[in-house]
Amino acid sequence: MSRMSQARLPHARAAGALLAVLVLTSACGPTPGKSGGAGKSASGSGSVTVNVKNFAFDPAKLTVTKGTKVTWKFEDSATHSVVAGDNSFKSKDLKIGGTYSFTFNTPGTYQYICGIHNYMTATVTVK
Ligand SMILES: [Cu+2]
Repeated sequence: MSRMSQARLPHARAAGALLAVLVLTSACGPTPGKSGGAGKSASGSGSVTVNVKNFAFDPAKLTVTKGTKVTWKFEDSATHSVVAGDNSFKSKDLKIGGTYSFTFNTPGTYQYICGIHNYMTATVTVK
């Protein structure tokens, strides 16, 4: 019995040490200018890519200038699609390796979903 608890102790300590390292690392905080837009929203012009992965659009909130071509890159093993709420753009069902592009020429806010998983929602705002 006591052998078991002794065997567990070093493991628990190692996990605690690892946690401390992780906390220390994140305590350093984000480096300004190095973020690269890994958050939930992004903006851009010319040509912008939205990744479709893990049953989500990334970025889910995208702001572009008019005339921007947005390309959705399908990187999920599951099949997804891009369907605008107002049907102004619509892809076919695509899976990993597939791409779909649409050029936004009219300012406005475009909500879209995955035609297969309607809980996958995102927006493109065109300025
Ligand atoms: Cu989907």
